[in-house]
Amino acid sequence: MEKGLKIFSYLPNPRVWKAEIAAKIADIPIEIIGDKPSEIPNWLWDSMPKKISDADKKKLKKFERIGKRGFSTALYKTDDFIELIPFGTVPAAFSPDGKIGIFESNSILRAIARQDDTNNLYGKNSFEASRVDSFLDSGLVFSREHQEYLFGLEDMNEALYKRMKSAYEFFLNGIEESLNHTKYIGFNHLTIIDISFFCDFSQFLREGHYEDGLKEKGFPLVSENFVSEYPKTYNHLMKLSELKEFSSVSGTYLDWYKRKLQDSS
Ligand SMILES: N[C@@H](CCC(=O)N[C@@H](CS)C(=O)NCC(=O)O)C(=O)O
Repeated sequence: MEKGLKIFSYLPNPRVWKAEIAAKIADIPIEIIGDKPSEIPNWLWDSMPKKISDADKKKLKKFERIGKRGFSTALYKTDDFIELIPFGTVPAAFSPDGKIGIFESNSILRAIARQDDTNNLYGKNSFEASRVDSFLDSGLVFSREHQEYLFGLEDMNEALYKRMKSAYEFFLNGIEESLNHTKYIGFNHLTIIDISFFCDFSQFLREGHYEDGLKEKGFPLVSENFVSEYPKTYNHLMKLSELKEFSSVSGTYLDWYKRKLQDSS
């Protein structure tokens, strides 16, 4: 079977980094196709994605669908795209022959790890793989909560904030506890748990860009005391951010956060 994966998404997107980092570690070829979020309505969402003009859009009217999660404008998703990616989300990945659709960034990440025979990114046996899945499932619950929270940052309310705070505490307590026992999350070697955690948590930290607006409404940052309350998790995040396979993909995304911590210390 041919190795590799094609991924379509808006870019940059920490959810896409997951597969990118794993592909770097495992040396699996991946093709990433996409554009900045504001341009993604001008793309045909398909296993062969392409940029479309206003004239194309008139011809493609039958594929017009209003965004449901994160996008509120018209998006052009082909029937083939919806057959392969039934929830209609990006990142959307496709097997090299374009016949199999893979969605949910953690599953796209797993699709890379399953093609790796040397790095044990998905654990060393089926039980370890299931333990990896346990962490990835918990991570998805956290990231779904933070997705809604980030969508609501400009108009925060008590209920949304409380949900986020409780999801954050529950998730980070588990990660911190696990780091009391092992060098990486859940294991003594790097797995896709660390990759998924790094990407999702970096995205969640974007709440920091809205600190002033949140404060005005009486909400401190959920991650305000991250460093003192979850020191092992914080150190782990920083350690991962320095690995070349991570830093070469995430670029300067976390630099503002590191600067903010320096300024406040
Ligand atoms: N949990 C999913 C989240 C994917 C998701 O919700 N993507 C949104 C953009 S943030 C999307 O594609 N929305 C399409 C729409 O609005 O129709 C993952 O990790 O891949």
